[in-house]
Amino acid sequence: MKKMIFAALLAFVVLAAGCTQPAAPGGGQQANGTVLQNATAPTVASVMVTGFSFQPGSIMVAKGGSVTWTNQDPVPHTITGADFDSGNLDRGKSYSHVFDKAGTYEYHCTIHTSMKGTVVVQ
Ligand SMILES: [Cu+2]
Repeated sequence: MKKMIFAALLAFVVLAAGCTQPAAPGGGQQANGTVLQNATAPTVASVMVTGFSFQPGSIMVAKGGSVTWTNQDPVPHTITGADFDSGNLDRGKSYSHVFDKAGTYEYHCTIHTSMKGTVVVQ
């Protein structure tokens, strides 16, 4: 009897291991953040500004929640969206913004315009 339970457990472990997500095909594009499902969005989220990029480039936060960006680069960056702007954010400095309405918010750095990010508010 014990052997059967062990076998069942083993089968479960093997099945569970088989379910780990494979690498996203096609370069891991996230369909513009539109299909992020109903996962519970956190009320607080953070983005690192590092290596002239926003990490992660797309982040989810609950309606009324805040996102905090921290600049880890040795040069200033800005966090600039349609209705929010950090101004020049020096190394080590943080900027937070509260998102009161659901939607997808694109933002960028005005100094380095190739730096772009997205906040998805649920
Ligand atoms: Cu920048």
